[in-house]
Amino acid sequence: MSTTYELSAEQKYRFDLQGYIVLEGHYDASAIEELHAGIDELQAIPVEHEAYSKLGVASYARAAAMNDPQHPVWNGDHRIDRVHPETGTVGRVDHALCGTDKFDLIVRDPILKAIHTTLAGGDVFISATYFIEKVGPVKGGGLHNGGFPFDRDIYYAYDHTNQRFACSSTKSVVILSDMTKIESGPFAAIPGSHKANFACPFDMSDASENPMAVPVFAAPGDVIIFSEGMTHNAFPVTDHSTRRSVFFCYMPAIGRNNLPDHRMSIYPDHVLERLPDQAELLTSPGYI
Ligand SMILES: O=C(O)CCC(=O)C(=O)O
Repeated sequence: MSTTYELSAEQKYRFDLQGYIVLEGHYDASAIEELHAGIDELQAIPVEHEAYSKLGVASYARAAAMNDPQHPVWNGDHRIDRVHPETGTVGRVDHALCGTDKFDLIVRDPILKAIHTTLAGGDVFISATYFIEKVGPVKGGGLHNGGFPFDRDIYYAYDHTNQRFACSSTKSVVILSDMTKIESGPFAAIPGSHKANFACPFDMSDASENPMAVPVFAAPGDVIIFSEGMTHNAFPVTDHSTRRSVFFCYMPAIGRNNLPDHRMSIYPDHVLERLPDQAELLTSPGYI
């Protein structure tokens, strides 16, 4: 396992206990500008099945839309929280790396790579890349995940024998808008819920109605790193702000990392050709 950045004792304690940490001011103004430009680029791709399939980007409706050229999203029928109320641009595009090179700075970020490698307890690959844009006022979205019921693909774990984290899925949320106030719909978390042994008995449809959910206030350039096993989503945006963030998910690169011929990519060739030096983050063993 190669790491260039060591989590501090405080960060490890917080992540273990809460299920998330915040890297304050991780990205500077020029990186924030580049990431905004990436979202603009993704939003400029015609929301057409053919255009998306050719590039390799995916609709927020994922397989349901990508497998069905007649799916309503291709005719402009979008979820209220996934479309700009005035311009009609989409508020989320998945497999974002296939539609812009402006998120490459996150792929190439050695600190995020080291942190997610540490949290997985071994090498990782990037399993999801997308942005979310919400234009207020708009709902927060349903709280999801948690320690119970156990999900074998999305869990938090610590390996006591080897004294290392062993999480199956961790995410970086790169904050691009001011989410330092409750009105602007900050990320929502139920701290500690990645270790829950019970289903949450409170309202999961709206963080503002759930007494266990807390806002994770963050400013542009901050990165929230969380276990996908922690119950999360966002608080409603109650003002008229536009809220943007970029999500990268990292999962253990299963199998032996010294078998490069076994590694395959979930990304099309044009992404691998653009990022040849980052192939290990973009490929995963197809079989061992
Ligand atoms: O919009 C947010 O901040 C949270 C979104 C979320 O819960 C997710 O992408 O899993």
